[in-house]
Amino acid sequence: MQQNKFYITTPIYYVNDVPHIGHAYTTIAADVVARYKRLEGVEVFFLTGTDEHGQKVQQAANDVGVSPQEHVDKLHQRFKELWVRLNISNNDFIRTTEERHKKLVRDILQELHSRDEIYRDSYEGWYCTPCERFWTEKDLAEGNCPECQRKVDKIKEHNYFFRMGKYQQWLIDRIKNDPHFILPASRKNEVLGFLEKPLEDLCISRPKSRLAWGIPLPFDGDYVTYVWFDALINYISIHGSLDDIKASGFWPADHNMVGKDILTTHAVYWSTMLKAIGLEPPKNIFAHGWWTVNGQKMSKSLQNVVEPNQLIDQFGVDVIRYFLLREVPFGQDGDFSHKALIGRLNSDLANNLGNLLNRTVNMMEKYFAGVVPTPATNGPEDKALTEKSGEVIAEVRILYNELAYNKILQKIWELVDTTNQYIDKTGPWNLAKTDEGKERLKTVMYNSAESLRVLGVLLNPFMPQSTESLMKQLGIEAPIAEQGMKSINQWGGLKPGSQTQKAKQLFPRIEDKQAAQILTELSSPKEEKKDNGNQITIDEFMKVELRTGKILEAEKVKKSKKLIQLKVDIGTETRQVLAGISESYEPEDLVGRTVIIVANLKPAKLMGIESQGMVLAASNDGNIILAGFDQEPGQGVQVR
Ligand code: ME8
Repeated sequence: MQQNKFYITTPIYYVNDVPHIGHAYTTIAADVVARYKRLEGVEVFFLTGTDEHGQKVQQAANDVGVSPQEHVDKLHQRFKELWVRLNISNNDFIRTTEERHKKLVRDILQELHSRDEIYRDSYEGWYCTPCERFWTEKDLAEGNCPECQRKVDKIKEHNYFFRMGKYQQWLIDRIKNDPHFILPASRKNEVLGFLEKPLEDLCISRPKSRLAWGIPLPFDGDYVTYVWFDALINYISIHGSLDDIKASGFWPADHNMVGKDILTTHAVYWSTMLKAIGLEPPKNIFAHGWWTVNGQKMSKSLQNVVEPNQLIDQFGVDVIRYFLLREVPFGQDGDFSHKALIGRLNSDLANNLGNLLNRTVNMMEKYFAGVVPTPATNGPEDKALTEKSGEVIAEVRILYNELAYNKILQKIWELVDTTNQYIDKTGPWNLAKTDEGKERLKTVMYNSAESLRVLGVLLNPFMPQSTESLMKQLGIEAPIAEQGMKSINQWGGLKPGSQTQKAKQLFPRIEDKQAAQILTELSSPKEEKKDNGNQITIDEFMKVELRTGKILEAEKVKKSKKLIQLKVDIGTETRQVLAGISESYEPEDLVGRTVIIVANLKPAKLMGIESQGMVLAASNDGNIILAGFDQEPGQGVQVR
């Protein structure tokens, strides 16, 4: 029996990151399955969102002189906007700073604490601030954090712990007994390898004195929740209370889809948390592989981050969606190159699929004035084509269970190729020459168009925009979502008499000269500037009023580790400005210094104090250096 509810999630991405093709990859992959299931008539819930608490957010907000909440309210939009551009059909977008999420986190903490699943203990260990993780002595890599290689601090403090260790054997059995639970199989073995060592309890709190930006523990206000314990709960907080979740029919999730980097947190932390809460683990955690760019890890410092907005502008959204899922088997690592993308666009999309559509619609116009004819005959070639279509549909349905996107697309392309060959073999241009041939031509043209209709439905989850346009060209107005997979269960759904409509090519070929130009542009240093859809015009820049100012007074803001309150003379007036620089500067060293102020920034309150501007500074791994001048420019002078 067909399951009638389906729940799929992506990781919730760190709100600080600029979204790149890695984030787009997971989200597109989840979107394709969600769209496919909807076409099968299943009720789908597809969730994505942003992870908004923790040290890095607090630090970044401080650096720009705004509150963490203001910071995340602004930054999460970049993900939302990209998902709209990429035609992501998520049903909801969860942010961990929303009350609906925080409430469930608090309820779960309270419940686990009251059941002694969470306990207080003293702890001594090495702490990596950027990664927000504790390490034991033996975990360290030459004295540094084994994950980011940065320096760690020895910390001794009281904290709260979740009794994760006691679920070790249960988890091992669960993984071994359910081959579908963790996929691909190679990743499952990695998790089992990890579980060969004793599983320790999980520290789920951070003292507020060190990190304030988190969900306070309901049973001890001096602590906030560890960001991973908070974040993982997003997958269920969307459905309400624990009772609501059980009643929703959307738990356990069908797929928690993640990248391989965060498999352990999901397979181990998340599964044991759910066990303690009394919920089933997800039916499947799928950890896909990692994209590199020309063999290198994507990173801002290497200036090689592939920015999806730029790709969409250049190639169109469906080309990106197709390429990412066709190029690399889901689960394996892949290397991104613009050249490979252009290659796929030209061969698979322009030459094979695009050409099939063009020639079919052109011949339909030429021989039948664009009116789809009634098929008249049924020969062996026709039978072979319809059988191929049936076989492809059946196999695609099976391959979705394995999330084998590249195989699904390969299979669908078998139908593209078979249809092109069908046209070549039957030769409509010859059939049109004789009366007998013209009868046969009706069937050939009908079948070619019908095959394209089947392709339109099958490809819709991958290329939602182009397939709607393909359908319109065939004279079908109803959206594919309404037609569903059931519309291709039988051959012959295309109505004779439909009026085809010639339109511009779906996937124009990129000729060699143009390709060379695109590649040069994309690989030149300009890329970084064009990058992330963030360019501004000179007029926009000029809106920012930068002025020199002399610091008259400076004092630390009580209860804040970072903020210093300044009085700054900007020539025309004295401004009160808060700056997150106290870890790098003493107040007395600041008085008399000339700084650069953003003078037309809307005033904002930080810790109850109004800040009437912002001081410019460089921030390098938490080390703040104020921007200044090599000669004294005087107060209130414009900076450009
Ligand atoms: O880890 N190749 O968020 P994150 C493939 N907030 N996928 C990539 C990728 C790449 N180069 N780079 C990123 C977090 N991804 C946590 C998750 S969930 C409760 C909390 C994708 O912003 C991939 O899905 O670092 C990876 O797992 C995820 O982005 C990490 O996103």
